Amino acid sequence: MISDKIKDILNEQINKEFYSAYLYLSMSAYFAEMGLYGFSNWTKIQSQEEIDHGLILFEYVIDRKSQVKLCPIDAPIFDMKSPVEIFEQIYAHERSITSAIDCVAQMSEGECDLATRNFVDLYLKEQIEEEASVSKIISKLKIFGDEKASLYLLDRELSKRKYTQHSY
Ligand code: OFO
Repeated sequence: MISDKIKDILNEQINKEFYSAYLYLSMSAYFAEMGLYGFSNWTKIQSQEEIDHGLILFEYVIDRKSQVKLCPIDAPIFDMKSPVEIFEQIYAHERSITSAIDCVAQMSEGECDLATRNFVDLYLKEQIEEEASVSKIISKLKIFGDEKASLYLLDRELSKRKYTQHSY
């Protein structure tokens, strides 16, 4: 059993993960509208991974004999601008998710809930990887610019991303 404080913060995190899935899916649609199908693929796969993150938390709350509370998911908001500006928004979003996960880790330590503290390591590690991969894409976009030829090459690279299910 987990404390009410931990239950609430984990339920909030479930909502944040599904919001992230919505955000990436709306970005995927925008990139497809722009004809950038590789960018669209990358963000759609990211959306699928975010659903996995939400489901892993969902299962964890159930496994700990606590209550899942699903709240409304906000409509996704982002500025429909150039690819580099969108990836900068993605980076800022992931930084905010990292802070939210840090709060879960800190609270579970405060509550002496070592099982949740250990569980959350999966998310802390994932955030390092996500921030790094987004930051590499931003660097490439900044180095090569938004010119059509370089955008085409990066789009081709991002089209190769494949989905692999996340589990724990
Ligand atoms: Fe974007 O990562 Fe989930 O937690």
